[in-house]
Amino acid sequence: MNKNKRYSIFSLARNARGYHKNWAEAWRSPEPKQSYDVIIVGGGGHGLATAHYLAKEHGITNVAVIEKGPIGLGNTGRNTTVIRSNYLWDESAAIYELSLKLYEGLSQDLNFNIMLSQRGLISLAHNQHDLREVQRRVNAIRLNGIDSEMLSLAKLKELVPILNLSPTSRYPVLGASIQRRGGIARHDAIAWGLARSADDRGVDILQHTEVTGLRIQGGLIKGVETTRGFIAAPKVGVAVAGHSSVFAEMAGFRLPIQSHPLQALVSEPLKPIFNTVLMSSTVHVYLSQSDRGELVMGAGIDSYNSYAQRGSPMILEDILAATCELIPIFSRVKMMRQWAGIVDTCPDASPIIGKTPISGLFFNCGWGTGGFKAIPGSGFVFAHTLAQGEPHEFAVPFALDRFTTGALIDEHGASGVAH
Ligand code: FAD
Ligand code: PYC
Repeated sequence: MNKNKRYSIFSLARNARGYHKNWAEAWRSPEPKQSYDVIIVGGGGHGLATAHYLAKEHGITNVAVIEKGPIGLGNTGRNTTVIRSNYLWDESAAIYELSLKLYEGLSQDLNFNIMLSQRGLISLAHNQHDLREVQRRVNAIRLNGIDSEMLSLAKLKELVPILNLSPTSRYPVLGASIQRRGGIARHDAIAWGLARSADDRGVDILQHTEVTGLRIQGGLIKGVETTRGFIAAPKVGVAVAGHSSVFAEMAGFRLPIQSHPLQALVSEPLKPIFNTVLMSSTVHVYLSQSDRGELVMGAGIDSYNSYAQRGSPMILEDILAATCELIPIFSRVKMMRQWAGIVDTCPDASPIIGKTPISGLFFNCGWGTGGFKAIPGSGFVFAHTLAQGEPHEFAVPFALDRFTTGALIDEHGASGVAH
């Protein structure tokens, strides 16, 4: 046997301890250039998708993605991976459905398995008001050509036999809707696949490089100050989620954004028992079972502002109480770990995409508790916005000026996660 191909127990152990010496890197670790055509701040899904589409759709490859840590370890690697496009308003439907369609082809596009599992997303109704609201949303969603349907209790029982449908429970389930194309995907695979694709096309991914300031002269962006020195660019796109207000302050304006912890937790692995994504905004929990068998659970934000990636025990208690109420057999399952990310919430629960008061400086933020599903769509429209210097048509309604014109896009009800 070729000596180099022989994998001894010792080499496996060495690799398991993190040496990985002879493995090809999926993306380079280049030295920063002095200048780029476009700098993207933030190596989460949104920043990486923007770089991917800048290179792929617009041929703009002299691009740096600047990330203060390793890529994908912000909210992109901390979220519960729910993907869907069942939003109420036309403006949201356009961008979230674009995103879902891009997700449906993303494994092929990136040649990287993102493990998209379109197992259906069910939203429960627990009272007459819920039922009317769910029905109204199904109608609105279908009018936009997006799949959505009501589920009878019998159908619900068939799809989720372990769901508590007792009429005597505290908040009895009266009905539900389903988006069958909704589901989950593997979050870190999305960051890695996008990074590899952008890097292949020539984008520099600068990890462990913190942006500490924005250089602005005469109202124009000139570049960014970083822990590895000044890097020049005529266009800078900021996609830093929970740190968006910090960057707005650097640029001298304010954003209507609040940063909050959002928690999630996973259980010990179980055999496959639960093959859908379930959401209840009344008892307030959402849950799915990952391909590793863990139950993945979450609910609303912690109510206080914070930049620390941790939350308080009360939310966890609520999540678990709601889980046991909906699926009593889960009361015997042990929880394995818990974490939080910092989400950037807007007053209307919709994102901000586009220009800022500084020429050449663009922001993509405010995705709050729901931006994982938006990664490819947001990257696609933000890449267009950066390439053209003008917002993509789907980004126009999400401009910052809606907070002065009053043309808000209120998607609180669609989020399924209170904030
Ligand atoms: P991030 O992934 O946070 O990336 C921003 C990056 O900017 C970070 O990597 C950060 O290190 C970097 N950065 C910050 N400051 C600097 C600096 N000074 N210099 C350089 N880099 C900097 N959405 C859904 O659609 N479905 C869900 O099921 C879902 N569940 C969620 C569950 C939890 C617990 C959380 C926290 C979020 C959830 N979300 C969900 C929301 C979703 O995760 C986010 O909206 C999305 O990941 C945001 O992606 P991003 O690329 O904008 O941000
Ligand atoms: O936006 O669908 C969503 C979501 C689920 C969990 C957190 N956000």
